[in-house]
Amino acid sequence: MPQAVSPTASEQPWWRSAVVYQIYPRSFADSNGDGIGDLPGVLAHLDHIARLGVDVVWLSPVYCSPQDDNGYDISDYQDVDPVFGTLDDLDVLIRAVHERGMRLIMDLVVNHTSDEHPWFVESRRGRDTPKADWYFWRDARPGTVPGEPGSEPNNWGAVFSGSAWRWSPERGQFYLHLFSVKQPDLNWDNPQVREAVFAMMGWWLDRGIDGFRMDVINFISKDPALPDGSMTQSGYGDGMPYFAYGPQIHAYLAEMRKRVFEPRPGSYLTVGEMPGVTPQQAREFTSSDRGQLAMVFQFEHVMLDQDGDKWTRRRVRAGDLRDTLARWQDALADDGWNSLYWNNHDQPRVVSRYGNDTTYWRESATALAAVLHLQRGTPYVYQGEELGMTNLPFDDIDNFRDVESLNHYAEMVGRRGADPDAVLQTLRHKSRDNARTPMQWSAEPGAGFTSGTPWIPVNPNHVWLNAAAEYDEPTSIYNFYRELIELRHADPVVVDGDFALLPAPDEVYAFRRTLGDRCIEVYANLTSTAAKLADDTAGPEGVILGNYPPETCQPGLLAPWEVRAYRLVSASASHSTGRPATGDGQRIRGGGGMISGPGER
Ligand code: TEU
Ligand code: CA
Repeated sequence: MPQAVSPTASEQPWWRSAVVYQIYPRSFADSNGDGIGDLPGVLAHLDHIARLGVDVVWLSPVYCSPQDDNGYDISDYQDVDPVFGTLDDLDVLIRAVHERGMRLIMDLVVNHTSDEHPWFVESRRGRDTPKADWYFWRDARPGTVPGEPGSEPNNWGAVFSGSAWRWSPERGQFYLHLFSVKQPDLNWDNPQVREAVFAMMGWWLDRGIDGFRMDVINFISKDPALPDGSMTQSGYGDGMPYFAYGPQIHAYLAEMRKRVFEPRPGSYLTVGEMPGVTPQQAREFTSSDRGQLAMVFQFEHVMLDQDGDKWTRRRVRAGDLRDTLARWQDALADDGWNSLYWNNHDQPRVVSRYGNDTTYWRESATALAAVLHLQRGTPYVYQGEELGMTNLPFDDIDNFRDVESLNHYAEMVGRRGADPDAVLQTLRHKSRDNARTPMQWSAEPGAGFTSGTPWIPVNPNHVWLNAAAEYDEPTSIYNFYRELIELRHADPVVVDGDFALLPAPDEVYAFRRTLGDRCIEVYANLTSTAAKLADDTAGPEGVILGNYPPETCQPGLLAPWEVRAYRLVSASASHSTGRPATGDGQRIRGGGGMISGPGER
C-alpha cells in the first residue's frame, strides 16, 4: 500500500496542534461574592490559563438559563445570564483571550432548549401556533388515560431518570425530553428550527468566537417513528438506537457546514459531543472529505468503569484502558482526528477514578496526563485537572447540586426504596458534582474561589491542593502539564506522528510516535505497584519527560505510576522489539529536576 504523504504543518488546520482548556464558569472564579463563578472571575484568572500554554478556551454555557442543568438549559441563546455577567463582559473576555494569543469556543446546546425558552412557551400553547412543530409533541398511547403513567407515547427513559416524556395539560400532549423535564428536545426535522439555529450560530461567529463545542450533537436526528426501545435495568426502554445516530444526522451536519461555516472566512474548531459514537462513525464525522466536524468527544474510555448504566460499577484494569485508548488511536489514524480527554464537567476526577488520589496522587495524575497528551489528537484540560483536583468525599445528599444526581437519588431511594447509603456511595464515585466543586486557587477559606458562600462545597483538600502551592513547585502537576503542552508545541512528532502500540505487560501503556526520522517512545505504568519491563529497557538516558527523579529511574523497571518519554535519535535506530535501548536516546535536557522536559533549546 502506498504511504500517504503527511501534509506539512502549514497545510494542517490550526486546531490539530492546539490544546484546549475547558472552563465551567459556575465553578471557576466568583468576582462579586455571591458564591457563583462569573465572567469577570474568568477574566481575572486568564493568565493562569495562558501560562499553561494552551491555545483555546472552551467556555461552558453562560447564556440566559433557569439553571436547571447549570446552563445546559438555555432560554435565550443570544444573551448572557445575569448570574454570569453581561454580553459586554463576554466581549471583553473574548478580546482578552485573543490578546493573549488564544482563541475561544462556546458551548452550542441545540438538541434541546429550556422549557422557558420563548420558542417552547409558544409551542406549548397549542397545535395551531406557528411554532407548534418545533418540538416533539405526541398524543398519549391509544387505549390509555392521557397523562397517566403508562400513557407515554413510547417507553424511553430520560438520561436524568424517569420517562423521557412529560405531559403538558396546556397542550393536551406529551413532549419529549431526553434530559431533564426542563430540557425539551428541538425538532430538527422542521427546517425553521435549523434555520433559527444556524442564524444564531452565525451571530456568535460574527461576534468573534472561534468555534463551538456541540452538546450531544449526535442526538439531533431522531427516527421519526420514535419506536419503543429494549428494556433496561432502569425500568425504561433504551432509545439510543433511535436517536443517537438518526437518519438525517449527516444531512444536518452537512447543512450546518454549508450554511454556517463555509460562507465565513475563518477556520473554526468544531467538536461534537457524541455519547455512544463508534470509531467508524467518528471517522465519518471527522473525515476531511466530509469536513463536518473537526473532532468528536467519544465516551468509550469513560464508560469502562460501568456495567450497563453509569451507576453500576465495574473494575477497570490498566490493560482495558490501554486497549480502548489505542483502538481509538488506530481507528482515526488515516482519516479523521481524535479529541483526547480524561475530564470535563460531567466526569468524576480522573486522578480519583483511574489514578490513585492518596499514595500516588502526584505520580498518577502526571502519568495519566502524559499518556493522554502524548497521543495523537487534540488534548483537552478541564479546570483543576492541571492541579490534580480530586473527587469530593460527599457524605450527605444535601451537598449535591446536580439534577442528574438528585433525580437518581430520588428515583432510587424515594420511589424504589433503595438503601440511601448505597446510593450515596455510587454518587460519591460517579456524580458529576465531583467535577463541579470550586476551582482551588489558594488555601484560604473558599479556596480563593469566592469570598462568600460557595454554591457547592469546596473540597477540604484545598488547604494543600491549590494553584498557589503549585506555581513555584518545579515538580508540581501544574508544571508537568506546562511541560507536556510545551513539548507538543515544540515537537511536530507529538502533533503529527504516527501512533503504534509497543509490546509491554498489561499494566503498562507503551507506545511509539514516529514522524519521518523523529521518534518518541512513552512507557507508563498505570498501576500502584512496580511493573517489570524487558531487562534491557533503558534507564534515565534519553528521557525527555518523566515523573520520578532521574536518580531513581531504573532500567527494566517502572515504579508505581512512573511514566517516561524517550526521544530516539532516529526512527530506524529504535528496536523493532519496541524496547528503547540504552544509548539510542538523545538527551535533550540534563536531569536535575524531577521532571525533565523539552524546555531547553
Ligand atoms: O452531556 C450529555 C451526556 O449524555 C453526558 O455526558 C451526560 O452528562 C452524562 O452521561 C450523564 O450521565 C451534555 C452536557 O455535557 C451535560 O452537562 C448536559 O447535562 C447534557 O448534555 C444535557 O445538555
Ligand atoms: Ca458571582
